[in-house]
Order: sequence, then structure tokens, then C-alpha cells
Amino acid sequence: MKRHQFIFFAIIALMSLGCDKDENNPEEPIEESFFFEDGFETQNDLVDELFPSNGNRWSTIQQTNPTNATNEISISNTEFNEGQNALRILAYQSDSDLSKVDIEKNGLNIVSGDKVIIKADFFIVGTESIENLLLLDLECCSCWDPNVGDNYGSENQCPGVRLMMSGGNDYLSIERGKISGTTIQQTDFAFPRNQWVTVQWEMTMSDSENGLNRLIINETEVINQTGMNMPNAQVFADVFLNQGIDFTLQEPTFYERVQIGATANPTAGNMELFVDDFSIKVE
Ligand SMILES: [Ca+2]
Repeated sequence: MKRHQFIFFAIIALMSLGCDKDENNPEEPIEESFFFEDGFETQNDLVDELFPSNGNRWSTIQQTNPTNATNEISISNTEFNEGQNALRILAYQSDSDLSKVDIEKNGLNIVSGDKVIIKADFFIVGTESIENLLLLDLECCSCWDPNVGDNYGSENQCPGVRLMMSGGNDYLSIERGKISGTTIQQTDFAFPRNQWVTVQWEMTMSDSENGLNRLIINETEVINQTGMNMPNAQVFADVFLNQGIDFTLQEPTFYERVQIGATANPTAGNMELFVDDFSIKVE
């Protein structure tokens, strides 16, 4: 009996030790993942409601107005695809200033190797050409070399990847100019207008050709290509060296913010669009 009791307590003790070890084991890998979603729902149709003081919704508005017009960002309760509200954007055409108005979520930490899935619904009003309109930016401002400063245009100081209308008018594509890459172009699927359109952008992040880039519009895959989608330190050093400038990409390099709306409107006209049901998942 005593031996049985001893064995019983020994097993209990071992199990307890086992549990303690699991709970406190610093070697255990931590699965870090991030998820943010926002359907622009409000109580009183006020854009201020998207910026609660606890920071759990959006971070800021980015707005650059052309000389003689003021861009608009507001909550719509007449055009929406989810709930009862969507974000309404009106970006007037650019003049000497590049017109933009969009909403930003910052505090992200997207690094090489991460898998990122961004989803959003867009409703773009009108049928005129929207060539070069930018809708969604993923950016790292902290990776810019502070010693190089702002002599190269504030536009370029936040390297990143963007979704841009391209290919002659309205073919949504993945633009990589700010990381010295070419546009990953598609001209198979014109962006539907005056209706809600679901866009899904999936990436496996990499500063080499191993990156993966997928774009799905209304459940149709329009891009599925490998390629760089993060700033590469050597590429930046080489590009700037051509102008006689030492450029050191800052480490760690990570995308810290996402912007959605008319992140730039270089089109010939005024752009009105709506955004709904945004989400970003990082794993
Ligand atoms: Ca909504």
C-alpha cells in the first residue's frame, strides 16, 4: 500500500513539475499574430468616432489638398456594404500639390517572413479614367536614413508597396516604385465601377525575390507572382550611391502603417469613393 501511495504521489509530483515547466519555459516559441478590422460603423455618422482615445480603431487622417479645393473624408449612411456605414472619400484633382485623403492605422510591425492578408471593399464612383489612382499603401517611414533627410521629396521618404490603378486605366496592380521595384501589373480584370468590389491582397513579405504577391478582386485571382515586397538595404544603397549619396536602410526594417482611401489622386478628375469592411491580418 505504502509503495502504491508513494508511486501515486510521485506521479502527481511529476505531473505538477511538467505543468510548471510548460508554463514557464522561455524556449517555447511565441506565435505572434496581429488582426485589425473596421467596418466604419458609428453611432452618429461622425468621422471622429473612428479615433477613440483608447486607440483601438484608426490612428490618423492623411490629407493633402490641392490649392483651391478641400478634400473630404466622412461617414456615409447611404452607401455601404456592411452594417450601416462606410467611409466616404472625395479627393479633388491634383495641381502643384498631389491630392490625397485617406485613413491610416499605424503601430504595425510587419517584417520579412510575415504573411499579410489585407481585405477591403471599394465603391468607386464614375466611369472616367482612374489611371494611377492609389488606394492602399503599406509603408515604413522609420526605415528611411535620417542622415539623408528630405531632399528627395517627402513622397519617397516612406518606402513601401501600394495598390494602384494601372495598365492604361483601371487595372488594379501592385506598385513597388518606392522600393525601387517594377509594378506587378495585370490587365485581365478591369475594376468594376459604381458598385461594391472586394479586394484581397496577400503577401509573404521578403526583401528578395522570394516574396509572394497575390491580388484577388471579387474572388478572381488577378495576380500571383513572386517578387520583392519589402525594402532591400543593398538596393537602396546602390540606388542612392548612383547619386553620390550614402544611404543606410534602418534596421530593423518593418512596415509600420497602412493607409486606405485616395492615398494619392494623380488622375485628371475628382475622385469620389467609398471604403468598407477593412481588415489586416499578420501572421
Ligand atoms: Ca460598414
